[in-house]
Amino acid sequence: STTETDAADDRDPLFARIPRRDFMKAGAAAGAMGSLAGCTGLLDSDGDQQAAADVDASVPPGELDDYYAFLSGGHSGDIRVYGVPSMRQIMRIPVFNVESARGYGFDDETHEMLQNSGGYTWGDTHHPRVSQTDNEYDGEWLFVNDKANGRMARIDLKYFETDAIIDLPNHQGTHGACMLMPDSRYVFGVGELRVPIPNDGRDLDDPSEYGSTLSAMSPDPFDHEWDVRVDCNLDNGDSGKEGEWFFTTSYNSEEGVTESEMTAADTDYVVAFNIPRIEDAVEAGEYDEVNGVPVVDGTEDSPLNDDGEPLVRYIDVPTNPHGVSVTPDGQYAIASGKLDPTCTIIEIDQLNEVDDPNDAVVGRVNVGNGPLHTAYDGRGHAYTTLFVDSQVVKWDIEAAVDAEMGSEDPVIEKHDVHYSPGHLIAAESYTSEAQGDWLIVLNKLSKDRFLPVGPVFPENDQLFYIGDDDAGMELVKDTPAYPEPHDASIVRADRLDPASVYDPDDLELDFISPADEDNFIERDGDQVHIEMYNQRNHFGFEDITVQEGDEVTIRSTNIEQEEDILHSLAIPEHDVNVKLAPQETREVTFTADEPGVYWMYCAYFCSALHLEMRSRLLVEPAD
Ligand code: K7E
Ligand code: RUQ
Ligand code: CUA
Ligand code: CA
Repeated sequence: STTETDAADDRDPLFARIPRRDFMKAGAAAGAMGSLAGCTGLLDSDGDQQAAADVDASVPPGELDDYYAFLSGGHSGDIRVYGVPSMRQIMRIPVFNVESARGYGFDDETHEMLQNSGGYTWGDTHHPRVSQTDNEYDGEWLFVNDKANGRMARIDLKYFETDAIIDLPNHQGTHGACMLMPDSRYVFGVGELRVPIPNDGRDLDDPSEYGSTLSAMSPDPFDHEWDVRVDCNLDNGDSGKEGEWFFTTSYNSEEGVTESEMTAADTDYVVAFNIPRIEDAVEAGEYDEVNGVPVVDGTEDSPLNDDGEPLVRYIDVPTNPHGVSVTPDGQYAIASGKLDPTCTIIEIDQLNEVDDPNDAVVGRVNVGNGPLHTAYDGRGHAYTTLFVDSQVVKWDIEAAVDAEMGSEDPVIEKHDVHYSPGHLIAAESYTSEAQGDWLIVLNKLSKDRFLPVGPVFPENDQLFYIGDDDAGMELVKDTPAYPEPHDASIVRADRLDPASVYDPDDLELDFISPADEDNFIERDGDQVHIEMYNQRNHFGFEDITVQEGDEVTIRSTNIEQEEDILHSLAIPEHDVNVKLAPQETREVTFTADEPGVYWMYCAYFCSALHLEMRSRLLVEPAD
């Protein structure tokens, strides 16, 4: 069906570029496209029909993307920043890993942050979530879990760097991560692995005594506030939009320790935490303190509150569910079946009405094999990944509420992906402002999609255009990803306002100017403290002389004002490499344990005389 309207006219100007690029290509490909059956497609400026298969996601040299995508790096422990729709990787943000290009884990502050949160050199990031205000991204913080060591991290989106990590003492692995909406009042970490609480050697072989907790943190300052304990395990999590309910899945209601025990029951849970009631319990002192954290009892037979209401509700869903996500309108929480071919639809308001929480289940749609995660386009459609079938299935949410339980009728379309998808993420689908244009599917297996690189394969992040319901989902791009992203958040670019130069007032350490009094070498016993500025093409001191065995602290400021002129302080054979962006001050401490001459150099290419930007560290032999 062809209309006379220019499709671009109805679109937000921010996105008008996409159809407009199609228009430019329309002339060349018009003949072939007219023959595509059942394809209404987009219209060019002359009203000619063209295939949506022609959606152009390229971003030409010099143009910027419409969105940021923040992808977790999985067991790389970092965050990757992509531009969408180009899928260009723009930056990485080290979180739980040590990373030398950004000097992360090398300077004293980031080294101590990693040490104080357990001293591990890696983590397993899965769920990056950007803070929201009034259910829209506010672009301030990004939070992400560590599934490996039970931690949550905060990334400051002004500087795109990790600025705080909380070690959650009652978690072994923190899996799901999300904030309480609408205003990110709490950051939640979802404890996946059941262990004794506290895990101090008690109840080693009595799994019935193990448990998991949901941990609540305040976003700023980033502090651990309280936990809620349950007997089952907890997996993925998402927040309602109303500030009351937080949802997690649980695949181990059996409280088993083996795979066969964990898959024995026909049903497991969506666990719905009532946050205001839990807060009241914390306020009233109704908790046990474990590892210094107030732990509220949220187990199935926990006491009701004074109004006779449960703090936590357990909703039966088919065996071993995985993802749970709330629709952009806040009406439904939808859990994906994993071992069961269905998604279960829970009407959130009903949780306050019904005596039996199972009565809040208003729909169950049969989507296919291995449903893991569900995203939304804001037009009433859900998109669910099918791990086993290697497909994405698009289905109609209200049709699924109206249909009989277990019906396949609400399914609109299935599209192959390559291969075995985990998460999928639609633009701003985790907010009330789902944009409905781009969808990224994170395929765990890429097999034959890229040049072979040995037995460790990249993953395949596939970009789909979902903005045209008549044409259906369009696969537009394959993108290889270093192992191993799990989830992402896609944020409209105009919601972020990153700094390009540090504001010295945001940093802990005082700015060191070139003035003589700011630059000094001080000794106290065998501790040497040095402060010096740096700029193109030198450090404040040409030579620094210390004694073998000294503990040396060097603090340095990059006094450049010009953006993108970075320096660093690299010291060979001392494992020192501190990045210094313009107006940034960092400090590093090391032991001068071998006598000799060491050229302290700048590792960031900064000018034609970059190689000459170096000073000598002279370590005199001990007597
Ligand atoms: Cu499905 Cu950690 Cu979100 Cu991986 S989890 S896929
Ligand atoms: S040097 S410009 Cu190693 Cu060619 Cu860097
Ligand atoms: Cu400074 Cu290279
Ligand atoms: Ca189970």
